[in-house]
Amino acid sequence: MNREEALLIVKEHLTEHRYIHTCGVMETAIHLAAKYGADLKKAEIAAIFHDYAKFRDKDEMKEIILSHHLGDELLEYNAELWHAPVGAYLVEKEVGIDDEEVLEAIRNHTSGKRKMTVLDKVVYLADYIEPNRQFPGVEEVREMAETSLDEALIASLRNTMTFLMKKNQAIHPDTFRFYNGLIFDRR
Ligand code: DGI
Ligand code: FE
Ligand code: FE
Ligand code: FE
Repeated sequence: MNREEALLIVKEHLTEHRYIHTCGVMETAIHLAAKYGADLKKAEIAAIFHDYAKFRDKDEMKEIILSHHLGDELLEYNAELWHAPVGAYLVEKEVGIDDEEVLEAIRNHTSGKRKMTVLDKVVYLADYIEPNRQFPGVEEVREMAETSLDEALIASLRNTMTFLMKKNQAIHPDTFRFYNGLIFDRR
């Protein structure tokens, strides 16, 4: 599937704002993939489809998570997390994408997990720093992304976890595992 076909498919499932975000993630993911050695084509496709399920009905997502065992504990946590594993499931089922590395990058793009591949990390970080994102601290992470993938991820996770804690929200254990793993792997 080429870029134009993929964008045409995903556009139907997104708002205008989310489509613009998706294009930003696509450009940024390709840039990071080239810089850090991930497959450019896989980064492009994973980025295009990463928010495919963002606007699905919550009950539909809940039903998919339960019936396909996408991680039942997920339902206890913020519903913001659900569109990532549900997206991976639906992109395979509805769009026919069967590349496990691409699906895995979509699956992990919100919570993260312990062992993230370079492709997973590239999509995760691109989602955070794409040019249309504006929140406190993002510029610093953008700059770090030019020199170290892992250091930029540590900074983005620090921001996200602090943001969630300030709102008295739970943090998914996979987010802690991702963060802890990056700290352990630091040389
Ligand atoms: O779908 P996007 O808005 O592009 O971005 P995303 O899929 O990375 O979702 C990020 C949102 O999820 C962000 O506002 C924080 C929220 N969130 C809620 N619980 C958690 C969480 N993010 C992480 N990493 N871990 C959580 O436990
Ligand atoms: Fe998302
Ligand atoms: Fe994200
Ligand atoms: Fe996104």
